[in-house]
Amino acid sequence: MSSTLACNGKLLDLSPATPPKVMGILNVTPDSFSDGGLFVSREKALQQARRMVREGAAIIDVGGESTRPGATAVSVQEELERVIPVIEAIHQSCEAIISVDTSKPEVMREAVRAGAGMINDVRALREPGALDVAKEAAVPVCLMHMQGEPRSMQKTPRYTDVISEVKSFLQQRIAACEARGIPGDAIFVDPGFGFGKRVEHNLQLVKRLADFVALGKPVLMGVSRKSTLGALLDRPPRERLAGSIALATLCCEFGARIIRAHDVAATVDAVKIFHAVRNADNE
Ligand code: YH5
Repeated sequence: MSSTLACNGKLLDLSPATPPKVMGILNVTPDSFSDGGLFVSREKALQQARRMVREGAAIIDVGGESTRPGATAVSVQEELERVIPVIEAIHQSCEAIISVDTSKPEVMREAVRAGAGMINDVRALREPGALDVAKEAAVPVCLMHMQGEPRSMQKTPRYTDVISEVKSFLQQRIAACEARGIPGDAIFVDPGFGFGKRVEHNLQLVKRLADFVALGKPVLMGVSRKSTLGALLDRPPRERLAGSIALATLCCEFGARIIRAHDVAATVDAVKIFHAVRNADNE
């Protein structure tokens, strides 16, 4: 079985013989990378991408729409202006695979033209036209579960059985992708830690991650600095590193193959330790 995936001219090796891959987060919203004004600084974003690659990130996830709880929508034009120049710059000077964190088909299309090798969609290609663009783009896609929309998703998350509901949603989205001609081996799944879920739901997702691995697609998990850690530890986002690493390591043990993280160096150390223990011989 080959577990090497073609990502727009670059290769991603997800075989169990290698440690899980780390996806470094690059938010290109003006509050994160402005040069004092309303614009995202291409230079600053590129420096951050280079640093994450040096630290061992296999993938850089570039996102121009804030999907944090409470965030409001941005226009297609605005999102294109934020992400495309940054993707072009990274593509010219970094060997890492670039992922575009977007739900907008126009942004997906332009991002892949600019060098992106993966589409990461928190709405799992549910926007009109997204399935067709993803198929045409011929890059792997990550399908994530979210209950509701970012603006309001944390107000009243409700499930009868979070595991079976998230799993059947992902099953339906996999089927929709495959029916549209997206190859089954170019699909990743993500249960969407923090997206329309309470602390207890998020902990269940981690504990029962094997149920999502059973879908037969590589599982991606993003837990880095999220508010469940804040609730459990009573710490602000910048003080959630140890908690993020503990949770990421557990995700690896339960079968995650890609970890999305802010703190790349520490996360790469964690996946290496996980991998060494997993492969220890009894000699
Ligand atoms: C994800 O899990 N998450 S954006 C709230 C925080 C910290 C971080 C401080 N895109 C995921 O990173 N894509 C995002 O509180 C994602 N999986 C995938 N596939 C949210 C985020 C964050 C939110």
